[in-house]
Amino acid sequence: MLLWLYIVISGTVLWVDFGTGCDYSVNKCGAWSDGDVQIGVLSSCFSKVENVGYREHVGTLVRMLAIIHTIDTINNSSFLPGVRLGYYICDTCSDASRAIQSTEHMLATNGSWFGQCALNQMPRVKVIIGPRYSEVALIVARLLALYMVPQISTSASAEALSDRQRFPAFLRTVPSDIHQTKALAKLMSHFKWDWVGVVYGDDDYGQNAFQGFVADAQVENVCVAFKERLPYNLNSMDIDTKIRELANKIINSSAKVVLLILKEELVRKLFDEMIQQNISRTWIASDSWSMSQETAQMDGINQVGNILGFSFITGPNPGFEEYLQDLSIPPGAENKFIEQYKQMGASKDYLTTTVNIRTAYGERMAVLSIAHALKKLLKCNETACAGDTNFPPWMVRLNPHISHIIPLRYLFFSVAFKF
Ligand SMILES: *[C@@H]1O[C@H](CO)[C@@H](O)[C@H](O)[C@H]1NC(C)=O
Ligand SMILES: *[C@@H]1O[C@H](CO)[C@@H](O)[C@H](O)[C@H]1NC(C)=O
Ligand SMILES: *[C@@H]1O[C@H](CO)[C@@H](O)[C@H](O)[C@H]1NC(C)=O
Ligand SMILES: *[C@@H]1O[C@H](CO)[C@@H](O)[C@H](O)[C@H]1NC(C)=O
Ligand SMILES: *[C@@H]1O[C@H](CO)[C@@H](O)[C@H](O)[C@H]1NC(C)=O
Ligand SMILES: CC(=O)N[C@H]1CO[C@H](CO)[C@@H](O)[C@@H]1O
Repeated sequence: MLLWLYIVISGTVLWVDFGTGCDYSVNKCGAWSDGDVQIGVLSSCFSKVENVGYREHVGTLVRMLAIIHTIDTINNSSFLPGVRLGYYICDTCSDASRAIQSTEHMLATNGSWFGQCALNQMPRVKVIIGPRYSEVALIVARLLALYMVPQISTSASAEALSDRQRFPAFLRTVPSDIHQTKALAKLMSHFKWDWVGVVYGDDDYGQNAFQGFVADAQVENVCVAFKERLPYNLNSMDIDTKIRELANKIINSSAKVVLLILKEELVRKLFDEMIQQNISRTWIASDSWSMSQETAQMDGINQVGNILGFSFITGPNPGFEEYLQDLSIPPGAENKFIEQYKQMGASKDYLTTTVNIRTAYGERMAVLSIAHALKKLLKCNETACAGDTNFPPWMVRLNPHISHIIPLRYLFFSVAFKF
């Protein structure tokens, strides 16, 4: 496997504070643009972090904007002549119930719920991109499987989602976790780290990845020195106590290598504690935070020790940087996320410097694969599309090999960089 070097450029982190960012009634579905074929997006733009109010998760904002930008680019080309792609983006706040509600809302036809043996109903939304977290993606995938509405997630990596019987309409642009946990165990064995601590989140993603890792670690003769589970819900009352207890456990343990299978917000909370106590370890990152620029840019991050992890291969997104530097809402479209972002008064290149924009490659791939499927379905040639855009969602046949587009690669990422 290739060894990629990713040098983290440190800088200051500008927290984005939206005050009432997760105001569901306003932002439930915060962006849309009309089109002949609508793409639904279940975003998780706002993630709640206790004590700090609401912080915008800029990485997710950028991923969402990558979807809009790719749709605009396709519209502004002759790829689907005469057919305009639209989008409908709902903020699920990483919450499964919200995600179901938003999905129902997207698939409602004529104001009424889609359901009732309605394989042939024709909602305007034909395909859904998202949600981000496996925990939520699993639930939405169950619902969409009923009606065979195609779904593509760009980050949900839970192994269970590979089951074609249970989730026939689900695809993703990232590989399943089974590859990741194997790679993590091999990495540890390679460096002869055979005594490691593991911290994981109390959700489907964390638990499955943890179990997978334990099995793979056994094969590689890597022993688990301690394991600790953190609550999935960031609003959990005792999260700070839990983090402090965890910090003590890490400090007291003889294991100098700790694998963190956590959401990036929790990783930052833990690192805050480590930085405060001036403790350094070797940290192994799961894909959920391995590319987190916000974490890499934390004040004092150089004190926590080396961080290594895996991430997914990324690629260029032509024109996206320019788009982010000059965000605008085209006539006829609505976008509360961009409006709120603009109210912040961030500098022109805030997004491009805060987020590694190549991480939004999966979003571009997801939209392109939808466009390819539509080109085929609508029988488009260079000048026209002969097909009718009023079709039931199950007719969209995405290429199942999309999941191989972005293979897993070694990404060596170290903040305290010494050679
Ligand atoms: C659309 O395409 C034209 C020609 O390729 C280009 O000049 C224009 O800037 C594009 N507009 C947008 C909104 O991308
Ligand atoms: C929507 O509802 C109206 C009135 O209830 C009905 O006339 C119309 O045919 C419905 N349209 C579709 C697409 O079902
Ligand atoms: C860690 O060690 C300290 C002092 O040795 C002790 O007070 C504390 O209870 C230990 N914490 C854990 C979580 O074992
Ligand atoms: C942190 O720990 C390192 C090494 O253990 C030590 O050199 C450094 O002085 C400590 N820094 C602070 C602020 O305590
Ligand atoms: C493209 O398709 C349209 C409608 O199906 C047809 O009228 C036209 O001749 C086709 N053009 C080319 C170049 O094949
Ligand atoms: C054909 C069409 O509707 N093209 C539009 C697609 O979206 C871009 C950006 O919003 C517009 O500039 C195009 O006019």
